[in-house]
Amino acid sequence: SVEQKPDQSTSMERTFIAVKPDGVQRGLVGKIVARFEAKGFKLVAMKMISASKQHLEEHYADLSSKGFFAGLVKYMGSGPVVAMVWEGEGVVKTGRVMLGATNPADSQPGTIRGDFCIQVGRNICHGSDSVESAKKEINLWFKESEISSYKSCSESWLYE
Ligand code: IDP
Ligand code: MG
Repeated sequence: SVEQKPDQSTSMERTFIAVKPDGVQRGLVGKIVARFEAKGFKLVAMKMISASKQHLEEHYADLSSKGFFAGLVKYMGSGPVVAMVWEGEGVVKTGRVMLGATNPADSQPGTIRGDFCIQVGRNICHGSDSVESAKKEINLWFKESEISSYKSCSESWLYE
């Protein structure tokens, strides 16, 4: 009989993950990237960028009514960020779990925020909160030509 393989194109997702300026300054880029690599997710895009105020206001448009909005945009523009796109089954939801709760005071130990930061206004990393916002954010931060499509050599050891 012919071996039946699930169509992975349907369950494969992409998420936008960023190391914020404090994460870059504190030398945590490698540790954050390492966690996603070790998990088995596939890095398909990465760049360092000093984002403009306008770009960050668009990125956080949903939060524009919040009292912390101006401070948030200033914080995010206070230095370069490392912007990434990671791919894998369930990577949007699992990526959020790996980052931990928005407020590091509530983030479990073992999560990135739980292990490496203290305050909500300096929580070192960003991750898309849904497949829909991931698409928007990837579009905002990357050109199509900056995203790589390739087969990972470990694919058949990560997915059955
Ligand atoms: P998320 O980053 O976990 O998705 P959001 O609610 O989307 O959390 O908020 C975006 C970012 O805004 C947070 O990661 C954090 O940097 C900042 N932020 C959220 N709430 C507060 C707050 O109460 N004070 C200061 N900054 C905040
Ligand atoms: Mg959010």
